[in-house]
Amino acid sequence: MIRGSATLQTVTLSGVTTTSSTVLGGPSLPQERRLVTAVPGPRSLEKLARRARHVAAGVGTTLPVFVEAAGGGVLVDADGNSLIDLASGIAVASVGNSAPHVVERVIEQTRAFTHTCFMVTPYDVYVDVCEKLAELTPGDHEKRSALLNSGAEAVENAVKIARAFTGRTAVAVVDHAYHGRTNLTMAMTAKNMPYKHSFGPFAGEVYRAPMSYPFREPTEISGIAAADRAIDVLEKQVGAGNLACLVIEPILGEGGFVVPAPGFLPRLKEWTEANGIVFVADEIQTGFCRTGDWFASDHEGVVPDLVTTAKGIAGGFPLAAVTGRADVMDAVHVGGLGGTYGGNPVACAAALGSIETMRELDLVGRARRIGDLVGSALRGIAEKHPAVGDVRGRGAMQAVEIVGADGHTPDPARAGAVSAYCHSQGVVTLTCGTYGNVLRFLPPLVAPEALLTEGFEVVAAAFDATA
Ligand code: PLZ
Repeated sequence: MIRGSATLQTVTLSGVTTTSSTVLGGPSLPQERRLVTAVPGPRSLEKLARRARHVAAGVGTTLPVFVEAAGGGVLVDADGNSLIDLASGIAVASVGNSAPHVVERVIEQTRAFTHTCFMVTPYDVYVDVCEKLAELTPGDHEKRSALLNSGAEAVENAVKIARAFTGRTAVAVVDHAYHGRTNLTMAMTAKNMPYKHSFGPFAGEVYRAPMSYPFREPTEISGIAAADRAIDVLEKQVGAGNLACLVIEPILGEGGFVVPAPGFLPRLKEWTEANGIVFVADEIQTGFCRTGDWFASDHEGVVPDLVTTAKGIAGGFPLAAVTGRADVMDAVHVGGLGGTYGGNPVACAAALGSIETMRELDLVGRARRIGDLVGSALRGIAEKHPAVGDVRGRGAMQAVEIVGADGHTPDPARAGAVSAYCHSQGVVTLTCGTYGNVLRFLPPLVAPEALLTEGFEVVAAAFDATA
């Protein structure tokens, strides 16, 4: 079979022979941008019509091409277009789609067994993942982990654990935060549209403090002063003694790739420590090499009490975790944490394959290199286009904030137009931000440099074309 091209494959399963159109993905797919139709092409459009008949309208689509194979830095669609992936399925496919170690371990695990429920009869791969999490997350203290299915579920469990440990109920979050779409995590998420609108009432006891957002501060303010501003709000409006935890993304994800001023996170950590508040780093988007460290907290030497992870952990399989201080994690009564599928053996095997890939290919180093490459491409665009108000990010998590002629007013229409141009030219880009005016870039960490260079040439052309 030719990899990367559509072929007819004959499969015999249980005596039944079927012929299907199959495309194999993985890193051996040709690493090229190749457009053979408009984007979306006729086949994707047909499938889109079928989607509309069967899939709930509330489930959105950023780029309506149907993917048939992916690997390295490309997605191949139903029309045979090969698109440059600058999204990684929202920071998930960091090791690339169908990464060989992930595929091997998943096949091996699937052949052995697919589910027992860890709470019924345990198995090694779950414990292996917890052992790796203890090794890789910040701090060398004794740790424990619990495995879940999704990022939101991990955040919910971190709150449960912090409440059980402290005997307190209040939860502090920051402006522009994103923590998920379940009832508690919607309450913790800042942005109304599309995440919260019409879905209330929300969980109580969630309090929001101001974030350090250097580009949007009315006057320059240091990280420490911004932390003190947040602390003041929490002390006056909630009371430190009522807070079970502070949950914060070290770099905001959906909220706009906001990198807090240096000193902000360490100061908050110091304050939580002094007041018996559990510091929870939500590293669901920033974790697992994305920012050029294993975890974004590492950058400023912050050691969280608890860390939530998901996304990049398992090469595309649904797995999430809460990892942290043994005394905090073990404060919960036996049977208080769990779920039918949490730490599913196939997802755990995928995580072990992903971590193996990250180490073998030094994806921490690759993320830093991508940060240099993407950062300089974006600064080049900013020099030419005043609409780029800010270039920010760390490692392979980079963004530009798009503004109007005053250099300040958010311009979501321009951000959308740039993104739409990229899509039409076969480059998968995402927007984000409270104002919807941030273009964010999250390429797979295994994407070849030449492909990324070409991707950002298209992004530059998109700014020219929409000026
Ligand atoms: N915490 C920091 O980034 C997920 C959301 C996409 P789940 N971000 C992508 C969308 O529109 O639903 C995320 C995150 C941070 C928590 C979550 C939630 O993770 O796995 O989507 O539940």
